[in-house]
Amino acid sequence: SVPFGGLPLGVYHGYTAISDSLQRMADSSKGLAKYITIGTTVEGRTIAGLKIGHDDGKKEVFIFDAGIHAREWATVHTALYFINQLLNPAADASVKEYLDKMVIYIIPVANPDGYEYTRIDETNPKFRMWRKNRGRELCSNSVDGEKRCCKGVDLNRNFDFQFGAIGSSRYICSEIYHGPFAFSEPESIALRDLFMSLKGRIRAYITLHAYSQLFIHSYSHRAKAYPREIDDIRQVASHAVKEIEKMYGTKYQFGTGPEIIYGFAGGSTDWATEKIGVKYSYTIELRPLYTAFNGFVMRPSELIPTARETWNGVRVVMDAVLRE
Ligand code: ING
Ligand code: ZN
Repeated sequence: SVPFGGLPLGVYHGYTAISDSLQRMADSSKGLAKYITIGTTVEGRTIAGLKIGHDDGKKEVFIFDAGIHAREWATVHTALYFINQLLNPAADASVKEYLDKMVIYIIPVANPDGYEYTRIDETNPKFRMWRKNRGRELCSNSVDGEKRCCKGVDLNRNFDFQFGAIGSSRYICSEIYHGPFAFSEPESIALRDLFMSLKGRIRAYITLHAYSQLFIHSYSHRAKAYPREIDDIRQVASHAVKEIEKMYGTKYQFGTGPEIIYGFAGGSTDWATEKIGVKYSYTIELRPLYTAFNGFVMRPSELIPTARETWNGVRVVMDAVLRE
């Protein structure tokens, strides 16, 4: 059975079904959840989400997003699972307390154009393995000196902190093309504006990516650059990865990009730490391990276990916010 107008879990869904269900869940939540839209994509889709919890204008805010990268389907499912946990009082005994004290925003598909593009033909990597948004076609000279035209900006390189410094590309056809300038894309602007509208109240931000089993904290643009409250940030990350492992033995590493995989700049979490002052700002890379074959394609039977263990880790961050 599907509570509150939600979608069945353990299977993949298209963007229209997802946004329709967000609306239904809000409608049947007796005012607990509100359907929100934060912007419009390049192709004209509405970027939808839920605001969960009764807002008095002062409560602490927690923001989740998923699907910034089109092919990372398991992240979208995990965000839908989180919504299900938060709207179903029977699912988790701590949820009542979370919602008494916090307002939680969830944007399950931050890049709907890209997500729908990956669904055009699951068997064709040209579609299924798309990562960027579907930004208007741009042309430039490429590495080989030829003129090349391509579509799409890597939204997780398009944020305005250390833009272009490392781990991104100025070539339009690259998978990690950072865009012509920071916040050049409507999808990254939509997230930026959500954060700006709540500035000063946002205590935590978690963005879901896939894959590598990592719990990444700020900063990732160079080694040994840490935010002021690094001790708390690391302690929460360390506790969270233990809670993830407890459930099915899935082992995560935690640290900055340079510490555990490699440096990158222009991502959403470093920006949220630096420019918005979000203390607990994490990029979670879900299952499987980096060494897996075809890690973006998760068997449906693994979707719920993945979401469950991730929720176990995320609760540690919510508990930390509550305790402070
Ligand atoms: N990874 C993220 C990305 O934007 C990242 C975060 C970057 C992790 C660099 C590690 C190193 O690339 C994925 N999978 O999208
Ligand atoms: Zn990603």
